[in-house]
Amino acid sequence: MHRLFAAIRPPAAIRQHLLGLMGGVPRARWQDDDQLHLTLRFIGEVDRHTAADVAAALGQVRQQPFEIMLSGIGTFDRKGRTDTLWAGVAPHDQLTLLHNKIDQSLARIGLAPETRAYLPHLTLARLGRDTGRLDGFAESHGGLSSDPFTVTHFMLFESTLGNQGARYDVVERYALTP
Ligand code: 2AM
Repeated sequence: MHRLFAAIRPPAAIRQHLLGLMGGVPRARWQDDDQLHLTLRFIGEVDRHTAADVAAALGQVRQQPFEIMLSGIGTFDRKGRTDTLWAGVAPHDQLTLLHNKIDQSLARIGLAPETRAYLPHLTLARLGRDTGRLDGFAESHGGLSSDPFTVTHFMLFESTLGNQGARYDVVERYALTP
């Protein structure tokens, strides 16, 4: 089986900016450079044939390049605890449009539509029960922002879960064209 998702890779300068923020939260598992991405649509586990269909379906998505920037930080609370620390991005409209187009292209090959609300974010760290408090980090970086950057591509990634966290490999790259 293949665990897939569609995502954007921020440019190197933006990734450097994010890597530079990381620290100050005891026992947080910070993402490394290779792991930094902005998910457009989580697809999940599919077989080899469906994976090929997904790769082809994403090639049908048409959208113009657009600009976004980093904006703020946030957390996800799942199963009663805070498990993800992320950087926000703004604005959301073109990202949501692209998410919806991807969702529709996947519906055409028979994948169930996304039921969860799409909340664009870049995961910075995974947090465990023993992770220290985020207050200091929030105070220093709550007002996070970056220069705008242009999204010119999105990618299909395969995720492999391992002891050192997830490894994300690019399966295919798709250009956004004017
Ligand atoms: P996260 O960073 O907030 O956990 C690969 O797993 C990517 O898909 C991650 O960026 C993850 O978001 C995202 N994702 C979205 N929905 C998911 C789900 N139901 N299970 C796992 N990852 C999901």
